[in-house]
Amino acid sequence: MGKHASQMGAESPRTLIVGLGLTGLSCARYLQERNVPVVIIDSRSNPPGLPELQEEMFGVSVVTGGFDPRVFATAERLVVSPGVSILEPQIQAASKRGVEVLGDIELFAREVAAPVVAITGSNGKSTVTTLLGEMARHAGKETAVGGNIGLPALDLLSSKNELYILELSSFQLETTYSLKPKVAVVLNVSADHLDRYDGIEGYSETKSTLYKGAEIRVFNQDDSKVMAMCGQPQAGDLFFTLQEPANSNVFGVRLQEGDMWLCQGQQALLPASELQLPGQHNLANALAALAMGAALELPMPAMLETLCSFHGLPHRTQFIAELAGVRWYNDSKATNVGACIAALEGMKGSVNSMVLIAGGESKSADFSELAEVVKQTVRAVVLIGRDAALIEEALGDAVPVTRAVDMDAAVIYANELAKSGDCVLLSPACASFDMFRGFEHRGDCFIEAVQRLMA
Ligand code: UMA
Ligand code: ADP
Repeated sequence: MGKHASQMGAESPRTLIVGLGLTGLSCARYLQERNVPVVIIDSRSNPPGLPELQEEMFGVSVVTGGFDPRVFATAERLVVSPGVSILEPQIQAASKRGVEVLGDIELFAREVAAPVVAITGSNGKSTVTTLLGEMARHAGKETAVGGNIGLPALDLLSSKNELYILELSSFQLETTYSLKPKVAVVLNVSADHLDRYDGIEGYSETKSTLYKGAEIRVFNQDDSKVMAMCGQPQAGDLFFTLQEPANSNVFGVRLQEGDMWLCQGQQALLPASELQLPGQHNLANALAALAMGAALELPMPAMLETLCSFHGLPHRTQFIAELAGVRWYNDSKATNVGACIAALEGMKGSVNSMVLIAGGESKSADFSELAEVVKQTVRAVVLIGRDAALIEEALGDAVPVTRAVDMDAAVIYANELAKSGDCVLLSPACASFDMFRGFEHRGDCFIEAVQRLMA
């Protein structure tokens, strides 16, 4: 573990934690335990971490309701939460004064003693992070799983852990400099968070920093933006693809006597039909997890057993029910266009056609690519949410579009539009905060509406 607490406190710079959500709270906990004096600031008047902070810690000063420049002026170091942009004027000004700006993952990287697996990408992060975590635990390794998935990395630190598996967002990577992952993967890159980035290039560049300093790099051969991050090949690089794998460094699929098999190079590992996860996109997630597990030298039988029993996470192409030959799927976690496209393409092979329920807060996304896929895979679209008009305009006359005022109405319309052999897929391609507390709440409302339909 790191330095002795009193020693660290004595030499540590005056630290301002920016943001008091899950991350800010974990940073405050971590620094207080090491006797580092902290001040916390949050632009919200009632930040969500405040009650817990007051319960757990005594005498920490918290400034809320705005970013007061006087508070920033006294700081020698800023620990910035991922929900706050580093382009925030007070942070930029401090940085220009030479103040160190870092995030929770940087603090974690400086402290951690066991190997770290780092997983980023636009979509599939939580699924792959959880799946690999289950594989490692099934193989008998004391494994901590967290990061952007919802458990702050600093809260995981313990000398008992033999392995850390972290889901990392581009926001976290912006303030991380010295992480040296044992294994790193950027699963895929498609447009997201364009309200925080100038364009997909800046967003993609931030994701690519994950490979810097990584011991074993895993690449998605089917994603040109990820492959562009490869640069000079490195010994030990591994790959995954939904094509036939060329050699044993590649995990892919191959048709064998009429069945699709997951393979490592020439070696057949498991028939794809054994996977519980629906859709082609999840086949890619399974192959990514296998490649990373192989990099960690996890035993193959344990990994394959986990693949056969892992049902996936709620709200990710989650099967809900079948009614009159129509299968209903909740993919509420599809908060960007790329995720929705992957879900539509992933599911199309197993159904006649689909009714898509989409819409919400668009995060400045471009929906023209979605229109192309919708035309090929979908019977009808039902739109909800603030930016429904924007999506309707992009879809043009690709397929019939119906607008619904809420989730209940959307489910009723979808039920009328779907035919036996179809599926209804809630895959919004948007954030949920215009109508719901978050993607979980949106998915739960969908499930309840479907259950009412069945009653
Ligand atoms: N905020 C303010 N003022 C502040 C601080 C925050 O208005 O001073 C607002 C921002 O609009 C922000 C929200 O509060 O969107 C939450 O920000 P936060 O930094 O306090 O968030 P945490 O509670 O610390 O949660 C963060 C991640 N959230 C974000 O990156 C927005 C969580 O990922 C993550 O699980 C958690 O740290 C633990 O690591 C969530 C997420 O939506 C699931 N991530 C994005 C994604 O997956 O697309 C990146
Ligand atoms: P993340 O943590 O990156 O948001 P999740 O595993 O929670 O990823 O999946 C979110 C959504 O992304 C799913 O609901 C699905 O629509 C889509 N998705 C999952 N895996 C992939 C993949 N490999 N490629 C593209 N989209 C995917």
